[in-house]
Amino acid sequence: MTEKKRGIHELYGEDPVAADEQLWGRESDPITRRGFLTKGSLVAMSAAIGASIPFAHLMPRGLIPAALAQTDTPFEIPGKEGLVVLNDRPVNAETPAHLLDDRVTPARHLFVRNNGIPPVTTSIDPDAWELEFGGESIARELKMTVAELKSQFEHYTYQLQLECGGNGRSEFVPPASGNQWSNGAIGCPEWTGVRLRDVLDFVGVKDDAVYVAYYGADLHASGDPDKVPISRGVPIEKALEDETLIAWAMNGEDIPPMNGYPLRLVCAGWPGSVSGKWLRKVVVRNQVHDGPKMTGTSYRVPCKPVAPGTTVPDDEMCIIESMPVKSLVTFPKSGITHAMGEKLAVRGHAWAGDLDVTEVHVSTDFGATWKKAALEAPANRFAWQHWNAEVEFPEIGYYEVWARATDSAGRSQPMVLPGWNPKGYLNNACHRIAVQVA
Ligand SMILES: Nc1nc2c(c(=O)[nH]1)N[C@H]1C(S)=C(S)[C@@H](COP(=O)(O)O)O[C@H]1N2
Ligand SMILES: [Mo]
Repeated sequence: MTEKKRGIHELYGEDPVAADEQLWGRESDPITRRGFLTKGSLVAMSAAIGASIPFAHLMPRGLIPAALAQTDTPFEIPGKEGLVVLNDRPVNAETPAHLLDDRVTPARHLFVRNNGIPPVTTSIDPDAWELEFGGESIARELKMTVAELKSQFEHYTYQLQLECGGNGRSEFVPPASGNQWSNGAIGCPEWTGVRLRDVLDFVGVKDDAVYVAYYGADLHASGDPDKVPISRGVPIEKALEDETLIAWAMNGEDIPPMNGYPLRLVCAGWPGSVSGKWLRKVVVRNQVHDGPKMTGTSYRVPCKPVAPGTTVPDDEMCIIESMPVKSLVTFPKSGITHAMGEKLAVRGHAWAGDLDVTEVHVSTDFGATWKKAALEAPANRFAWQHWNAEVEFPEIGYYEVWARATDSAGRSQPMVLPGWNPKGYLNNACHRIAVQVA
């Protein structure tokens, strides 16, 4: 990674006027604090600094906070380690495959995918955080605090995969716009919370309910407090599954700030975008949810395969549901040198959206022959499964180890890029690592 200074114009673009508007609001913005601060721009600046600014109302218009202007430390996400930052406005960072070797993904290695500006939650009381229930198919509109959720419903802990729908996007040709994820927008931590189903049973859902969606406390990237960065949902059947959680803990601790503290949805097996972070509101809908990033090319793919580069009409795009079968080689690290004559132990994880993985195979000859790996059962439904194998190399030289998983419906990972789509979702081509045998 190249060193990045957290200068304000790197956070908000090269154009100083645009940067100024992002921070302080446009001239035409409603006058709130001493005539120059808008709520949205203040929140954006606080998020960039990582703290609230008590004397914000005394800051001259256009002042670049020293914390942002005068640091020479590379851009870092507090609590994260070894992640590759793909974007710092908004913050998006992925985990190199070899740092995903743990059976349960530690907080420091869980990727970050933000569509907007995260709320500043450093000094909040998590138990007082309120979650609202609404939508046309909710029986009673009400609010509950995290403390009430914790005390009124049974707690469950599951190990649940979270994978961004755009994981693997960087390989598509023609390229798709968006964060250029390679393989690391995946993780599988342990989540603790209450079942969304139990809470919806208590609140009450009308007979015409078809969809359940979320709103979070993050701010639109423009800083406009009236815009929502993302609000997605799932059909009610998926929302009511045992493992769909309203979670307040990850690996037995508070959820990391960038991963949704203090409360998030975890609805595993589908694109990560359905698992709302900084959860503020759950809506039960009598129609397919139409929030931002539910329509157009967002998290939708052509219903039928198209030629790369095709412009696909809206009504021929379908919402992504279960994620496809996939696997990672997490050990060894790609690029190692291995001693000739010794067996090499390789291992990793495999997962298959709503399905189980039934087999994993590995190849050292670019897919000409395959060897079956040992595969473990998942810790619970929607947890990734661990696999391992031993491979041998006939002579010195350059090799690649490829892994290929097969799901319970008999579908395997492709060895080349799967179906092209406008936004580059669902690339589940085999992961491969380089090995030099010397
Ligand atoms: N409120 C809110 N929830 C959100 C997002 C977001 O930007 N805002 N991003 C979504 C997307 S696209 C993904 S892939 C996951 C990423 O979760 P993580 O950042 O904890 O890894 O969160 C989802 N939930
Ligand atoms: Mo995502």
